[in-house]
Amino acid sequence: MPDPHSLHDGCPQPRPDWVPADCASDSGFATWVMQGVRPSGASVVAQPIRRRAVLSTEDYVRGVLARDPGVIGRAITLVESNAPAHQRQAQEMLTALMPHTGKARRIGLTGIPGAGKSTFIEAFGLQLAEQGHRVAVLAIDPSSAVTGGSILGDKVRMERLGRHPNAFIRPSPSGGSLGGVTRKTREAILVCEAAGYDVVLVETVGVGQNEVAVRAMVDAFVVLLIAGAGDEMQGIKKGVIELADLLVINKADGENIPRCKAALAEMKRVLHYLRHATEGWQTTVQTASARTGEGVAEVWTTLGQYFVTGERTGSTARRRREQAVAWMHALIEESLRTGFYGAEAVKARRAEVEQDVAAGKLAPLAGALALLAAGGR
Ligand SMILES: Nc1nc2c(ncn2[C@@H]2O[C@H](COP(=O)(O)OP(=O)(O)OP(=O)(O)O)[C@@H](O)[C@H]2O)c(=O)[nH]1
Ligand SMILES: [Mg+2]
Repeated sequence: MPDPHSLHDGCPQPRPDWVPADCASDSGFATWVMQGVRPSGASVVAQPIRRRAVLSTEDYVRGVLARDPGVIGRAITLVESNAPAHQRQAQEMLTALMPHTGKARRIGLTGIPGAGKSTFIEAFGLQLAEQGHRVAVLAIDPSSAVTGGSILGDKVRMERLGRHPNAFIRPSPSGGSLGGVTRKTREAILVCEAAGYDVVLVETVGVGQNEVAVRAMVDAFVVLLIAGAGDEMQGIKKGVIELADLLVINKADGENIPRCKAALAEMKRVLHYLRHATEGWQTTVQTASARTGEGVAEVWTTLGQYFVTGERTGSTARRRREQAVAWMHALIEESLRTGFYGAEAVKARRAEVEQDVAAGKLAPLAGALALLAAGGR
């Protein structure tokens, strides 16, 4: 135990006013009034907001702009909520955050299951975080509720990135349609940008429509491929390659290197015949190993060239304008659809009209007109 007297640097001790007047000496009482401790820094550190149960819209906005990781996570939870009250608050928050958004490089990344997306993002993200970039990783995977296993795997594969102070990782919002997940991720991008993340990576499993949805919300799109297994052409049939600005043949390490080199040559040849995703940019292909880190820095170099080109030609800004307008229309359509099918009169007649159309008793157009009329249109 330190001697409490010594803590006073030899200054005369204040005598508490509750000390009995007949107490003769200063050492006759056991409690000392200690001097308050002032913070040494010039700025006073604000109380963390995150512990509070309910945050006001202002709390959210302040916390996100102050880059408080707890509040950023909760702000994304807010935009992911389906509760009408939360959605209203989320829109208020986003409106306030809007002036602080738009400054990040938005990069989409896809690849078939097992292509190495998580491992690649860990390696790539760590390199950027080490260079001082602030990296946010968001995932789009409408089926993630079903494939819970891969989320568990991601926790391990992106463990180091997840712990890096410059990184923020958010798994896919669970459940819901692709449309719903898409909206939530778009809004999460805005939250991350307002929180000062300058690189936002949106990851998706290349299994169908997800890639198109991600392409529609990012500036640059990277497709991770793997060589071997006689499947160099993966994704070409589905048109995924045509969405890409950069193809990366991953797992170019060890015995796999010759196969990757062959795939590289093949893909370069194929790219001559394909439509490019971005005006003024020739889609490129390169090899990398997420495991050894070889070629990972070069992916960032290529993306740097891509963004310089995008600024010179105006293609990035143009794409963002088009994306914003398309998103607005998508929101209108979604709202009209849910409003229409949610109307009581439509719900009451729907099954009967569907049956009649299915049975050929009613032409589809007549059925549509009947339901539209029921819905007041
Ligand atoms: N040799 C080698 N193996 C790799 C490399 N990158 C990933 N892997 C391995 O490939 C397997 C799948 O990697 P993940 O990063 O989980 O792949 P993913 O694309 O995220 O997979 P899903 O999340 O299931 O879609 C793991 O066993 C990795 O260790 C690489 O560059 N080289
Ligand atoms: Mg993964």
